[in-house]
Amino acid sequence: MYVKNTKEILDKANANYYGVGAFNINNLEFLQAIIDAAIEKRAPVIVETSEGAMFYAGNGDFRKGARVLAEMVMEFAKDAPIPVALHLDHGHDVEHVMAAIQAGYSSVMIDASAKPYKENVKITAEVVRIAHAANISVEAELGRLVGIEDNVSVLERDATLVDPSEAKDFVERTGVDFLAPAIGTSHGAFKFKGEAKLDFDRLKKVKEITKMPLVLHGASTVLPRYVEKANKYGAKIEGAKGVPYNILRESVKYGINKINTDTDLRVAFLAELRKALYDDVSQIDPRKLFKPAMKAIKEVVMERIDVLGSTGKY
Ligand code: TD4
Ligand code: CA
Ligand code: ZN
Repeated sequence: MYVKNTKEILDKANANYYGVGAFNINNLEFLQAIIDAAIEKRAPVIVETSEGAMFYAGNGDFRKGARVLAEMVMEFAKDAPIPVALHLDHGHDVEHVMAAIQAGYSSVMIDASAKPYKENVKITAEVVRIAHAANISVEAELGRLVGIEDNVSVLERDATLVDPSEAKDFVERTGVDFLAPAIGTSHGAFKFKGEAKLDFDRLKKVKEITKMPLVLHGASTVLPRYVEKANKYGAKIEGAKGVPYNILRESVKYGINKINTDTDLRVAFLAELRKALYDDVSQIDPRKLFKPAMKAIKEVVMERIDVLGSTGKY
């Protein structure tokens, strides 16, 4: 079923200490694979779209894109026996956030985390006022998404990662429903130069202070088996590194409830698409080439649902 407000899914996850996967889509193929996986795992799932996805789906018109994506998600959620929510990921522009709200999204993220703290508070509070009037929930981010490198100084860390002492003030002033604390992850396939490592002390403090559902961005594991397969069939991806499963499990244990994944789906899709193109050079039907790529996404999503602990929590 389509969930009108993402809060329903995440409050339950928060109360019962498990994580829910939030997976990015831009098109029909990724959506179908994600929903199939969640149904098979009997798990709640959050589908999310970036601002870029709205422009892509609308062929340059983000309002149209928001409507196209929302229609598509609602149509597949309608007869799925699991809760499916639709979330706007990293809304930087209030116009884009408004388009998502008007299209019927279940929640929005307003990401003013690159702005000075006071401005982040002001913009976030304004979005919360509008979103709550429409009965949907809001995610915001504190700190910036950068990998922790072992040699980074304490001063540098303080400048980029979440400041837990800000969290209470931020939540009170803005009324946000979910918080994404920056604890050392980053977007993409190259998250760590050395060993993967997150700042769990900051995470524990933020959870203790806010007690609200928390979000982990840049959570892709960057599975070596798919990177290797992509490279075998012509890709050149070197030095890729993500967040291993044991660190994801630990993050959930310390209070993360929403886990954002895009890169893992992209890599799995492309590895299998490359293989299909190589294996079947006379194939001219894209649907046949997409099939194994969609199956790879489904497998990745199912595996992550198990890791996060939301299997059977529908
Ligand atoms: O928020 N995300 C997903 C970011 C999606 C970016 O989309 P555009 O290219 O359209 O801007 C995450 O936190 C997931 O991060 P990861 O890279 O680890 O999957
Ligand atoms: Ca940010
Ligand atoms: Zn993110």
